[in-house]
Amino acid sequence: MRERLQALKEEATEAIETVADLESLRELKVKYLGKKGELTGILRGMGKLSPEERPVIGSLANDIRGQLEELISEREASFEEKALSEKLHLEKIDVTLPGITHPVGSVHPLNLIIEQIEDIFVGMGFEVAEGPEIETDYYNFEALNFLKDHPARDMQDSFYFTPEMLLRTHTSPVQVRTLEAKEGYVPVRIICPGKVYRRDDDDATHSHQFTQIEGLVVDRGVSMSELNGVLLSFIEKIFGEGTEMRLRPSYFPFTEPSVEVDIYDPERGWIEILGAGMVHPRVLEKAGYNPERYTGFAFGMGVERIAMLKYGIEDIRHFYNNDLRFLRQFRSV
Ligand code: 2NL
Repeated sequence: MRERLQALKEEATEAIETVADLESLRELKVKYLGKKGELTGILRGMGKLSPEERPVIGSLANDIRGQLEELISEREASFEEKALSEKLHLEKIDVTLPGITHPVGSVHPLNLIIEQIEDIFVGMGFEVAEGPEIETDYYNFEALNFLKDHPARDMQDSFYFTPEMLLRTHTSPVQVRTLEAKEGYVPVRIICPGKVYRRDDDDATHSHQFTQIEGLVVDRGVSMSELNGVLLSFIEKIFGEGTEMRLRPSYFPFTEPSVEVDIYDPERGWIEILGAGMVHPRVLEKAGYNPERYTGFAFGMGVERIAMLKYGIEDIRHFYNNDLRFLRQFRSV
């Protein structure tokens, strides 16, 4: 019995010392020291021992149990310590690492100007209207009193999908659509911002795609002097109080009379910034408004041009290249 206990001790000690992980260690504990374990098994046979031998073997077995238990808890502690230090290592946080920054964008200068212009006109009672960029010949030209052989209608000057469908060359078709939708009711006071397309070679001052804002007022008794007042208010708000404005006679198929509007810049003199005029009676009539009863004025401006003058931008292509060095300059505007 003594030899069996000694052999068990040696076998168990060897196994416990070389065990690879905590789980296997716990299995060994059950195997050697558990209720159905080997040590218990040996002790069950003690009944066959003489009364003199019994306490000696009993005490030896208890010593062995104690030693094995101690060895097991040492190993347990060392596995736990190892596991903890691995966990700590894995969860290590380097608080000196640079943080992850989430870059904050800024409003595009064109949208910035569109918002400013919209705010100014909304302050004067206008509503903002939008419409499709792909238009029919009717809304883009015919309803606006362009003659069949007008050069803008040429395939060379506009982007056509079919002879009837094209990319709009101005936002006027949105205004015609708004007039039609209002079915002869007044007042009409709208501005229409949006992208427009013309077949141009791109350079510092031309782009085949640009942004336009047009305005339209139709009511009883709308006059040229109201146009003058609305445009002067707008110009003073966007370019500063006291900015001088002048009107020059011009021509558009859809207005009569038509004017070109200039502002005075101390460094460059008179600069053209928009076109305007009294809505042509034929345009009112086609859209369902009796030109004997109602009159209207309209105007149109290139947003890029306004932004270029306001911020001193010398090349229209800056608006489309998305160079962050350009765009970031408008962060605080
Ligand atoms: C320019 C000139 C203009 C209009 C646009 C318009 C619209 C309707 C009726 C009459 Cl529905 N006119 N729009 C009027 C005058 C000038 O734009 O130089 N744009 C960049």
